[in-house]
Amino acid sequence: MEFIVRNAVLQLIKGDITDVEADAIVNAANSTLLGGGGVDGAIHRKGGPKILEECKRIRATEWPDGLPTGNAVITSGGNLKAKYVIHTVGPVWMGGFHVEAELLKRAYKNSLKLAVSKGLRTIAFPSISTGAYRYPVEEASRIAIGVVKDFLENTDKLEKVTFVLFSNRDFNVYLQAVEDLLK
Ligand code: AR6
Repeated sequence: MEFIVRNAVLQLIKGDITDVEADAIVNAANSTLLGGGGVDGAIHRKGGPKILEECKRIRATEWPDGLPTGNAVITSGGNLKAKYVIHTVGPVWMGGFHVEAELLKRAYKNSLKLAVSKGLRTIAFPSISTGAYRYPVEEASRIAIGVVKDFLENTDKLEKVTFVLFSNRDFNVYLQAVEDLLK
């Protein structure tokens, strides 16, 4: 499904983000940047060791104590179709009382800003924090779509933002968020 926001396309697809051709795909990483399960595991498996080497270098040179929640960094895409991977860390859901919403907003916003600062024009996101980190997908989808909508309304530097949802249920939840927030 495709929607227009100002000059850009906001796209929702169901699928595997490691198959997506985009200037950058976003990894729902953890602070170590050293891999994990879910999207993170899939990206490192398919992208190959180059991505992990770059992550280790970023840790050593920029974030020796780990990448703080809400921040984003960029590596090459290794063997993926995507040229780059933007690694961000979403919040762990703790019941909604621990600024999770603000941190999730930051993860999306900092990923978008980083893409623009590198001159990238197409970016694909997974549903950050709604897997292992247990953020309720209804709430997370509204934050995700809201941040992207605001961002696209204020820039003409991005051509396309894609959300890649892994299940029919998540796809439908995101679709509902788009229908509610874009009308
Ligand atoms: N393509 C698209 N979406 C996917 C894929 C895929 N290949 N695989 C899983 N999903 P998660 P989080 C969906 O757990 O909640 C990792 O271990 C999944 O169904 O990947 O931010 C990291 O290292 C869910 O809807 O990320 C961290 O430790 C969504 O992606 C931690 O998990 C996010 O699930 C991060 O947890």
